[in-house]
Amino acid sequence: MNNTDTSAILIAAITDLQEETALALVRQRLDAGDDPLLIIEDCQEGMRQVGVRYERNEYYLAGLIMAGEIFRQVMELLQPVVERQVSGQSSGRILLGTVEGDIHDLGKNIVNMLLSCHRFVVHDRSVDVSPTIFAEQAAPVQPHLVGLSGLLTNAYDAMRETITLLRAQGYQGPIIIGGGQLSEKVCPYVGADHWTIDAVTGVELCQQLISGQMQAEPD
Ligand code: B12
Repeated sequence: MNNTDTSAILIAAITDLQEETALALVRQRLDAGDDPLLIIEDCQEGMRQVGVRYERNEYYLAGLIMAGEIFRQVMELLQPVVERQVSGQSSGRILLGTVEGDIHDLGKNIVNMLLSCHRFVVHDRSVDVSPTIFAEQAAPVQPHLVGLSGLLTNAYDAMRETITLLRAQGYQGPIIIGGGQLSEKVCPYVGADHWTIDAVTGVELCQQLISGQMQAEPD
């Protein structure tokens, strides 16, 4: 089987909520030395397809829950492999969380894992994090960057409130928002500096944005 085939089969297995097949394929690809980031990309596409089926009423809430559970197990398989690839110097502190009203955390957890592998110190405040908690955390953590995750359209107002409060309380560093449903329109609406729908681009952005700050910091 070539790479395109295994990729398509994994996407289909996730889309069809075929737990055993999906996990077996992930194990197989890891054993063959495949890049875990490519496996994540395929799983993310499968999750997007699950969302499409939910929108078409072909799946109900149980389908989303099942997909979430499959993805969580995939991440358990991938995590040790990704964590072996730790690289770089200490890269700075990041305050991260899923905003108020939103409990989607699979994407945020991938971002956390990849950032940690690039030696960022990640202060992850979990899900459904209120604007007040984010703002309160900024003082003790002194983050070089704040990352907000959110997948629900309803979460955009929470992002906006969080950013307004962080800025009002004096946080001046970069703020990145992430989540598969975002578009270029959301970024100015919520007042963020950057946005992304994939973790790898997110980590690259964090590296670029923080390296300037680290160079400017006194030893
Ligand atoms: C799995 C899932 C769930 C699971 C979540 C499990 C979990 N622990 O996270 C459960 C069952 C809990 C769930 C619940 C709901 N869900 Co849901 N869910 C999904 C689904 C199918 C997949 C999401 C996912 O995990 N994707 C995989 C990850 C890896 O992708 P990602 O999150 O985008 O993350 C990547 C990037 O965006 C980026 N990233 C993410 N965050 C950040 C942050 C930073 C700082 C950076 C740099 C990058 C970054 O990196 C990640 C890796 O590349 C989506 C479909 C979709 N199209 O997304 C619907 C979806 C998001 N859900 C939806 C809905 C409607 C709901 C419910 C309201 C359903 C209900 N009736 O109750 C509830 C809401 C609960 C709540 N209050 O939050 C809708 C949202 C529609 C909208 N526009 O508002 C979607 C889009 C489905 C659909 N098409 O209708 N859901």
